[in-house]
Amino acid sequence: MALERTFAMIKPDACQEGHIGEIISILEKNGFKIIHLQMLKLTEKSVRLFYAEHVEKPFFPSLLEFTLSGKVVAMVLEKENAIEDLRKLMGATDPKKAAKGTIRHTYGTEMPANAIHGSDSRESAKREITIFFGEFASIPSTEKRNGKEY
Ligand code: IDP
Ligand code: MG
Repeated sequence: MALERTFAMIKPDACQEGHIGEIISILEKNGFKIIHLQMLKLTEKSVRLFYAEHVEKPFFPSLLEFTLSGKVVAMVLEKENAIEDLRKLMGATDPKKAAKGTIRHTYGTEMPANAIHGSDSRESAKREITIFFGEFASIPSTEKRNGKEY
């Protein structure tokens, strides 16, 4: 299986509660390499762009307020099967329904406060990585060229 990149974001609840280090440690212990990392405070405009698919949903006002409530840690992560594996490690969207041992079960409280975001598909990963880190950041660090690995 080829290396893959995904986008992850430690959300304001986990940042404020002092869980950044623990969550990054879980990611690293599960084989994810941190390729890019930035701590920042989002703006309303950036939240609307990032969560474009949810802007019309009834929960969007609470998601917007929550996402603006503090700093986030945005990351590009790399490993084989990164997108699917991160979603599994995060657990279900609702922390109350997330399986024991998942990041959202351990650090999330009540929606929208579920500690971490992870891209849900290749298309989303590319879009989200490009928003935060630019288009080149979504390309895995090794590639095959004329049958040779670079
Ligand atoms: P995901 O983060 O597991 O991909 P999405 O359905 O894409 O879940 O929703 C994006 C984020 O919006 C969730 O992570 C959560 O923070 C918030 N959210 C989703 N559904 C609800 C809801 O019913 N009430 C409040 N917040 C919600
Ligand atoms: Mg989603």
